[in-house]
Parts: sequence; C-alpha cells; structure tokens
Amino acid sequence: MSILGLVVWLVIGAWSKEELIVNGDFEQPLSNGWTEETEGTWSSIMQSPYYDGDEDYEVKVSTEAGPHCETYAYLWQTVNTPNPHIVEFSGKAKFETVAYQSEGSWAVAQLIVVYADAGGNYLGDTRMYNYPYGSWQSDATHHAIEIAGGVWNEFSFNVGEEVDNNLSGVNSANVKKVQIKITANGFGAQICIGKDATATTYADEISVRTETGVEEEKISVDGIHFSQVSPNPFGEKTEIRYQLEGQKKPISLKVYSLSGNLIETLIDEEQEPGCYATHWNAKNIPSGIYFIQLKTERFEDTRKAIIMR
Ligand SMILES: [Ca+2]
Ligand SMILES: [Ca+2]
Repeated sequence: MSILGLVVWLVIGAWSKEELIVNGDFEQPLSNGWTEETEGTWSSIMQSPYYDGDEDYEVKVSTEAGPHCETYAYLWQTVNTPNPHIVEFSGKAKFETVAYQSEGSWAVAQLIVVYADAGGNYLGDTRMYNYPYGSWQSDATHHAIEIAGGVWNEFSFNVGEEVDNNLSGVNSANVKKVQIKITANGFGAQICIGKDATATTYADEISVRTETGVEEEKISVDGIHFSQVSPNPFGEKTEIRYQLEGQKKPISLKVYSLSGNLIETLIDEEQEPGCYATHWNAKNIPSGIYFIQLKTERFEDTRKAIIMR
C-alpha cells in the first residue's frame, strides 16, 4: 500500500463506522430500541447481569408452554440498511430448549436476521436456531443454521455477502432494512399438567453497523479485477480501473448514492477482455459518499467513492 493509500484509509476509517442498533448491549431498559411481544402465562423477556458470567447485562427471551397451547416470546428491532454490502451483523447468543417430545411437545429458540425491502416487506432471513426435534432445511429465502444448545455462541457476517451466497431467492440490491429478532417458541402437548415445553434464547452485543473502510482489491469468479477508484476522495473527477478476463461479456458500471438511488450509468455494454479505465466526472454532483458498482451476470462488486470539496 502506498503512503497516499494509507492516509486515505485512515481518513475514511475514522469517519465511517456507524452502529445502527440501539441498545444492542442491553445495558439500558428494553423499551429503549426494542419491541417486545409475549403470548402465554410463563413467557417473559428480562435483562440481568447474571445470565452470562461477564460483568454487564444480557437479555433472556423465554417461553414455557403448558398443555394444549402454543406460546412464544419475541424481542425485535428494525434498522435501515441502504447498502447491505457495507453492513456487518454480529451478536452473541445462547439457546436452551426442553420438551416432552414423546408426548408431542416441542420447543425452539432462535436468533433471526430478517431481510426486508424499503417498504418493510419480508424478503428472507438467516436463522440461527436450536430445535432438537428435527433439522430445518435451508431454501431460496431461508438460511437455517443449527446451533447446539447450552453454550454462548458468537455470530458475525456481512449482510450483502450472506444474502448473495446463501439466499438465492433474494436480490441483495433490494435489501433496505434488517430486523433482528430474538425468539422463543414452545408447544405443550396433552399429557402433562405443568410446563410441557420450555425455550430460552439469551443474547448480548447485538450489532448491525455500516463499515465503509477502503476495500482491498479482489479477484472475482467471473474474471473481473476491480481496482481502486483513484483519486479518492476527489473533487471533480476520478478514474475507475478494472480488468476483464476470459470472454466478452455484458458489464455495467453504475454510481449510486448512499441511500441507493442511481446517480449515473457510466458503462452498460458488452466488453472484450482487457484493462479498462473510465472517468467519472462528478463536477455537478454534491459532496458526499457514493458507491460505484461493477456488475456482470455472475459478479457484483462495489467501491466507495467520496466527493469532497
Ligand atoms: Ca451487555
Ligand atoms: Ca453478564
């Protein structure tokens, strides 16, 4: 990395981390940021420092189902994520489930990351779950990850990559909202008089944040090498370099605003293999953060560009 590159990275890195979840560490009352819903006498959502050995508070989302009833406890929060490729999810969770399965009871504990469009319509989800009474299959809009019960787990992923890699039925470009849902569900069958099924999800350090540091160069599966945008930040004009390998293919190079609106189409055509340099003249574009997206049928990559005057 050149000295100039290092300076740019430090400047951008200093600006560009933003936590979107409110009270994701559960140190404040749950009414700050979170929404609760429970069904059933023995369902509860509580915070305490004693669910985990560390010093601070965690949350416990729990349900206990008696005979003939299905009960649950849900805790959730929704945030806006203009560009999922710069959004990182992370969190800690522990799952516990017990049910008299031989009598038909069941229990499930989950930490779910739900993807929605700008209007809040459900697109798909990633669910970390503990359900010892059978395995769930992933499909085009659900990524089901089975987690052993009884121990704390740490999870983290880039939202855009998760959708691209594991949810074939969801277009990551449409993901404009992410909902974190901490849940416990139970069903009590007919025999027992007491509590037939219990499910508990403990959680802490839930984070959904934007990270817009300078990305490393990377080689794609579709024979594209998207190089750095330079200069960056810039005042009027910058140069975007990329390389195409393999065969002639349709590509597009487009500029989007932070909120996902198309600003300009720089290229939209078939191109032969080779090295390309394109200029973006942004003289009439306001200062701010923009995303330059290079796309083919099988590949999509985005670079941040900053106009600073
Ligand atoms: Ca905490
Ligand atoms: Ca603790």
